[in-house]
Amino acid sequence: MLEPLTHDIEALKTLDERLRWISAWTIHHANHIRENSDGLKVGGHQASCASMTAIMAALYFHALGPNDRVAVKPHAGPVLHAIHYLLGSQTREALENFRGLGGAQSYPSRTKDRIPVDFSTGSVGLGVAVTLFASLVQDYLTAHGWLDEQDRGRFVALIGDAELDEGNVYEAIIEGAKHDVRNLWWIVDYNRQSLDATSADRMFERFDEIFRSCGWRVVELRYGKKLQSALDGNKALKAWFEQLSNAELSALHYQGGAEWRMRIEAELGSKAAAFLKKHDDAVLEALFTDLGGHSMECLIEAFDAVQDDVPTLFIAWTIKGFGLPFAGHKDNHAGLMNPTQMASLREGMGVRVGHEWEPLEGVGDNQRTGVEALLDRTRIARAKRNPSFGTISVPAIPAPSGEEQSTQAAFGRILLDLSKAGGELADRIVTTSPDVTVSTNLGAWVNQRGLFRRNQMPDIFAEAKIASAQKWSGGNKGQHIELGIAESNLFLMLAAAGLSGHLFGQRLFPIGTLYDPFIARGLDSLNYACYQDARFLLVATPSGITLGPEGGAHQSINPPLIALGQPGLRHYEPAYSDELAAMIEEAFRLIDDCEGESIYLRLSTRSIKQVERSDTGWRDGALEGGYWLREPGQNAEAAIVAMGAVMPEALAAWEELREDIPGLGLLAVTSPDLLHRGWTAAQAARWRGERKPSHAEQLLLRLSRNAGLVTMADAAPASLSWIGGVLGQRVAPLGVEKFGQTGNLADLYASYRLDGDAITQAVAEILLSA
Ligand SMILES: Cc1ncc(C[n+]2csc(CCOP(=O)(O)OP(=O)(O)O)c2C)c(N)n1
Ligand SMILES: [Mg+2]
Repeated sequence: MLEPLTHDIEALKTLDERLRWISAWTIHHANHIRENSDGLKVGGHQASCASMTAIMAALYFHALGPNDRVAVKPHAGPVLHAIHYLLGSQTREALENFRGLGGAQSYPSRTKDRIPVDFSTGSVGLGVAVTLFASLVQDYLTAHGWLDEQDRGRFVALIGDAELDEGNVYEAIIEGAKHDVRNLWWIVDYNRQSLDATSADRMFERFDEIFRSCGWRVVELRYGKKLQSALDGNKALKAWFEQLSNAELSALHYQGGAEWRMRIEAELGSKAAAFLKKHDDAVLEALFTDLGGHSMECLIEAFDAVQDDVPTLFIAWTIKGFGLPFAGHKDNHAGLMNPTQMASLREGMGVRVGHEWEPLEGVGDNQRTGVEALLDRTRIARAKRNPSFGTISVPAIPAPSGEEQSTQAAFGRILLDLSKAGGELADRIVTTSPDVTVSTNLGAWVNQRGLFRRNQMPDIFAEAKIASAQKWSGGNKGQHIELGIAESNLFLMLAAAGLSGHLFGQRLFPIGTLYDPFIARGLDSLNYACYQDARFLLVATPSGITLGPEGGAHQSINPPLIALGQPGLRHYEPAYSDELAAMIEEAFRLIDDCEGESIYLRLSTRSIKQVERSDTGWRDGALEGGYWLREPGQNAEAAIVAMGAVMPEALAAWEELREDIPGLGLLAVTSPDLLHRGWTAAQAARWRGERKPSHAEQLLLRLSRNAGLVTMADAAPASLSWIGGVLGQRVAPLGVEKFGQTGNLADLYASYRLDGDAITQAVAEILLSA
């Protein structure tokens, strides 16, 4: 652990004030000074920033070391920018353009901000939890010999108190306890206000218990030194103060010194008379706002006191809008100071008109040297780290052999073969699954590579010689991180492992498996991972009504539509194992390519007869989103367009119909997502004068402009029906629009119109309507 630097409380207090000014001014400038061409509210959160400037000054200018990583409460983004502005790593131009195109982002963004942002935030709760998984990744990298002890750091989350209502926080700490996570500091800006109002009182006494029972140390910073000693000197006053509800306390902070006096006089009478006599209203007000989270002495003491790696929750009491005219007001979340209020804040802080952007404006000469020295000594990274990309060579991945295979079984085989063959890629793969490792076919891989545990974990069943296909011993060289059933945790784990090249300079190839319908369970966490440009391979299996007897609760319908609308995630849906092998190879390449992305494979448990290939011409098409599995005749009048597990039905229908419909083609779609993207990109390129048809256009141009397309997928029909819009061809869409149910395949396909009869009818109809 790094030694704390000697500190300078006065300089830190000055920096706290500078942060409060610059963050408030940045937001004010964007709302009241910068030209507003469209009349839209710009917004920003002056109160949420003011709440934690002291905490952030103490952290960034004192406690944080160069390897520490922080997730900042989203609406305190302007404070982070102000910190970098003071350090010289943020420009005035970006601040002047706060919330404008290309300017500092509203909420810290790893990819869009020019300053180093360790974790993007925005959807509350997720930034908190991802730090826990990042610390687990740090342990993983150290255990595997890829990260030296001296390059390790702490993972810090700056949390709004209302964020603690997000369930994903507790899913994460439960998982963390199982993995014995460490090096975490979660610091709650306990201002007892959320967006709508003041927070409910009763729950807050419970949070510390919840964390303690998950192995955390809880440090409460309730009082600053002055308030502590005033309350220690008057028991009645202390008891009165501590029974105030969140709403009462906030209201008093807003009302100020005279109101504090009236309430104390009325409720404590003679017990507080001497105390009130000693303090005028202004002093009273200052005294009662001396809460732990605004007291530099308290913060530094608390941070310095924690030198071990026990995960620690700091609950720092604060006032929302501290030091601003709407401090404590329940409606202040999105409140903006008006120009008059801002002018009076400016005067109070000694900032001259026209000098508002000067970093150290208002800092007295006697203070300046100390402040500058502290800024110089600050150890945090000022520039973005260089992420590692393109460092691992990806070998060719052969398709598993076998006349009949399911894509899920083939996935398990491919991983097993990779493991047996060994090599750097195999060593850098880390798999993870929320309690569906075995049922998603990762078992063989785990038998080979073991579970990751910091401490040796024997396989009790194996030692007792109880027969089992699964060998579940764990150790610090294991490569599978087993999670409990919490899909949000899966995606946060993938986010953290998928950022390891950015965070630690060491690329991992994370593979997460889950059942396709349960993607929706963790959808915001998945979006969060993609938003940060984390790279991973998501393998979702089983999928669709093809799952048969498992029934409607497990039969996914809309994930291809989710994928169609999800940036940063490429959907592939193979029918055959050779397609799958090509896709997995492509996925590894994309994970390690700075221009790449994450990949979602939608797989099936249905074992189907593999197709014979006469050449490898299909491969490029399959990776671009589709290929002609049965070539159409020139200007053919119809084609079947099918995806994934229903390919045997499509092939059988094609065989049956080809005599009657000469030139009938069968297009195997492997990625509606890529076809759609390619189509829109080609259109955008045409507006720029480039005239290259997209892959979808090239495929469909083989048909007559009037051709009819019968699309089919074991998924929402809209996944493919849009394809008719590419060249204006007519479409008869087949797919699943109602919840699934139990049944054998033949019955289900017949009921949901995914069988040969449905295709024949649809083809007939579309030809008739020509
Ligand atoms: C998942 C999600 N839901 C809702 C919001 C909208 N929102 C932004 S901040 C906030 C309340 C924040 O209160 P708190 O965490 O206590 O922060 P502070 O009081 O410090 O502003 C809400 C509901 C969001 N950003 N994310
Ligand atoms: Mg709050």
